Amino acid sequence: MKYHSTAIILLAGTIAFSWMWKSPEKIVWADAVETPYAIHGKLSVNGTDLVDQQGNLFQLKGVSTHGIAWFPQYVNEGAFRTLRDDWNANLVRLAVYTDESGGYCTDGDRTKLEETIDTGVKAAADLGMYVIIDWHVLHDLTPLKYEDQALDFFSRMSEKYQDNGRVLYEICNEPNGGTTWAEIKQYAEKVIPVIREHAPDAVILVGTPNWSQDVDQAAEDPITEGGNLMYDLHFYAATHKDDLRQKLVEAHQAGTPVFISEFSICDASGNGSIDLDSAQKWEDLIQAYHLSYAGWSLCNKNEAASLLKPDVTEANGGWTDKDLSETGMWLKKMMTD
Ligand code: IDC
Repeated sequence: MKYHSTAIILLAGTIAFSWMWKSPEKIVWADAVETPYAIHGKLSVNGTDLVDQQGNLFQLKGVSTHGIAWFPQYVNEGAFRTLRDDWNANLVRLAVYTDESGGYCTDGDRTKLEETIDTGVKAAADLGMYVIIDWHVLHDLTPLKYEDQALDFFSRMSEKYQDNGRVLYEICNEPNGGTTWAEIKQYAEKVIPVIREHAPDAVILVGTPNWSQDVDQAAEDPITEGGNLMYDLHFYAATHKDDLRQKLVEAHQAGTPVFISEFSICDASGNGSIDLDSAQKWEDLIQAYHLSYAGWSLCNKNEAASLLKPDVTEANGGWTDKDLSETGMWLKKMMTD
């Protein structure tokens, strides 16, 4: 009898051990501890606000990658961990350029781009961080140009990540070149239902005309179907000042949920000089309205918006303040203050 129970215990132990060994993600999943996602869970939109699963006001804050076709090396768990633990970030935005050389809809390697997205989503999930999959419309001017590809992309992404409550979908970064809000709406009203088939309540971000500045147009004529929608406002503090801040104020007062999914403190080229005075005014507004934001961009490219200094080649995190550019230091301070 004694031998029987010992054998049973040994057998049970062996089975449990081999299960743990084969499925480490089931037992060391970081959501089991106090990560942003473990605490706040699935997000939703309530009026102008992003709220957490308890219905409390919640602010996503973090960084955007540069184009993941060109800087895939920063999409890894070490980098994201440093952002979470040292910068107090709970968000990473994965920028998938659609046009341009290396873009998803031009000559880019789609398999590799989707693998990089997957690496980023998994790293964020392991760390209990939120992650935006950003369809980075820019030189294509209008999201209608690659609408078919967008429908296919978002259908597959939302199916793949349907059980992952940390994923937000940004369906067009910055329509420009005269693209109207009516055209963006037409596009959004096709893409949103496709995402909703698999992710009925994920937060979806919609770009606005004029490089995601004209939130006033979205405020006047919001998208009514789909729920949990927010509208992008992007700024570069040395270029965009009181006029754009006023648009934000008015859109907010009109009840429009605004998300700052990209910004920097230099000029709109991503380079040039930094305007600390304008940056401070933007920060004050962001904090006053509890807006969510992602700073452009996590890389060491030799331009003012890059968060790392050009000579810093480490891509797996562990950066100290001396590795950060002036923009990087500013953003880190904003997030940790
Ligand atoms: C810029 C990058 C730059 C890259 C360029 C490609 O910083 O290295 O060569 O894109 O076109 C945006 C865009 C964002 C831009 C950024 C700075 O969303 O893609 O990145 N910016 O110009 N909107 C306003 C500014």
